[in-house]
Amino acid sequence: MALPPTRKLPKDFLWGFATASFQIEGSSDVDGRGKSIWDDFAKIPGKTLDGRSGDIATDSYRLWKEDVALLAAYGVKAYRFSLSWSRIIPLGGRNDPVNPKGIEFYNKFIDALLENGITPFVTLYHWDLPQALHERYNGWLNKDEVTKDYVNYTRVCFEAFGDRVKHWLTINEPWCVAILGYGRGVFAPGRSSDRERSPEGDSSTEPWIVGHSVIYAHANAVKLYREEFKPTQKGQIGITLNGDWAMPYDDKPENIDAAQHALDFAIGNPAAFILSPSADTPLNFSRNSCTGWFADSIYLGFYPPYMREVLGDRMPDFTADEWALVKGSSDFYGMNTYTTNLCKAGGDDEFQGNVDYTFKRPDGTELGNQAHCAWLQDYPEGFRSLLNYIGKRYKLPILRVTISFISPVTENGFAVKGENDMPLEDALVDNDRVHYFQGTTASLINAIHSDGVDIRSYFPWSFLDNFEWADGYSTRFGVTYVDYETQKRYPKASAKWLIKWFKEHDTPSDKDIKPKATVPV
Ligand code: PNW
Repeated sequence: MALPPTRKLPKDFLWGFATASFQIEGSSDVDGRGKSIWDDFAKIPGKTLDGRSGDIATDSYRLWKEDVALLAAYGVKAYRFSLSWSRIIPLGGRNDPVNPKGIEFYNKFIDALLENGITPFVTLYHWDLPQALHERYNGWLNKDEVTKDYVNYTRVCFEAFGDRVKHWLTINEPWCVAILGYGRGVFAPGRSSDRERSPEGDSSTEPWIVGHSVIYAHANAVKLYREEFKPTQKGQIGITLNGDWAMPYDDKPENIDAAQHALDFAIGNPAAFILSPSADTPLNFSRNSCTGWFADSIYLGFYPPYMREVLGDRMPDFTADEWALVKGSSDFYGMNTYTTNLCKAGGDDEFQGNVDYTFKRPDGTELGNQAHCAWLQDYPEGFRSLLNYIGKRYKLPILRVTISFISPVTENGFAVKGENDMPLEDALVDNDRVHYFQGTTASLINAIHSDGVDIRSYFPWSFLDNFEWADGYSTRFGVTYVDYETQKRYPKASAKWLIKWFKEHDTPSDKDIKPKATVPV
């Protein structure tokens, strides 16, 4: 019997790998780069595992040609990377000088990608705020100052690179910026109420202020791009949000509510989708208290009532004019997602909506394979559910979402348990990561073909093993192994598997077809 034909990806679907400047570039004091909050934070004893920093990382500032050659050899169609604000404007501010060497570096890099047929997806901010701005006015805590400086920085980038860059991501994962940086204090700048952790900070107020600033700065950069650059440069701009699927631990009503609340505080409210009788039925908003700190504000124009209920006047608000600016300020939904959580009522962790997360089902079995990091298990069914939820929710006509909806999956990946302690030849056979991507790619195809979700791109995290923030270099997310002694790169089995899968599922683009000579030559 003949095998059924492979269900392919849509024409012009872009795939590639993702990275971020601080995690790969190194050369932290080279060619005029200023310091970022991560440079200083990583140098404080105890903040990163084994006290590791980003000083060298994968040395990609020096080895960029090699990186581009490897991406080209992998046959990726796109590459998602971020610009280092403090390489471009070392002191960060609107009256501070631009560093021509920084501009030159990214110009060369973008040109080399394009020469190899690789489409750049550029993140403008992936957590590396110039340290000078943090010292000057408390960085993200100062909404009006940081917005002016961020918008100025994005203007410099649109002017310098916008003739060639058509895919812009304003901010990576605002939840992490706010909660991990100013609530838990585990990421730069490490502020927290815990005085053993941080000499200053207030975890009960600062994260909500920072989230508010990030949304406002993002919206103003989008306004600038749409008014002054988009008409001629014709690119797209939007934000990328992290958010994992949430499932009730069991069918107790309080745990069904818990799954909703968990996501109110992160991106959206997927449990509402589980409860809704069908994907096409508008959700009951009064019951479900609407959705998500960042997604609701940016796509729908309000903060979730449940957040207000819990936080009261600790939750800042925008004026009517500001809300008008924020609403619809993203051309697409950029989705970073890694896992699924089972949710139980009764947690006392405000940062996840007073909900307990677990991976253990009531019958004692685990949801999926455990990754090296505690927060991640392999559960591809959740990935499909989240794609469906986001695709359908933000298209609901009742919400009058005027943006055109497309969903790049801007990050998705797995860190194999114990990989850092394995000999190279074992680390290269990363079967748990292959298993993870087998699941997520199947979910991707099902979401596109069986569920009709409009997904235009997919970026596994990460191109290279790299500086995994507070976890230093011991947690490896790369599809390419990096030997940190020699900086030599080795493709893992997962890279080979993904390359083959994307080749098999590719629909040739009109743009790929070389015009046939009509006149004999
Ligand atoms: C993302 N969590 O971060 C980031 O965008 C990447 O820079 C990072 O390397 C990658 O995921 C892998 O961690 C996250 O604790 C960090 O839930 C932590 C969490 C989620 C995302």
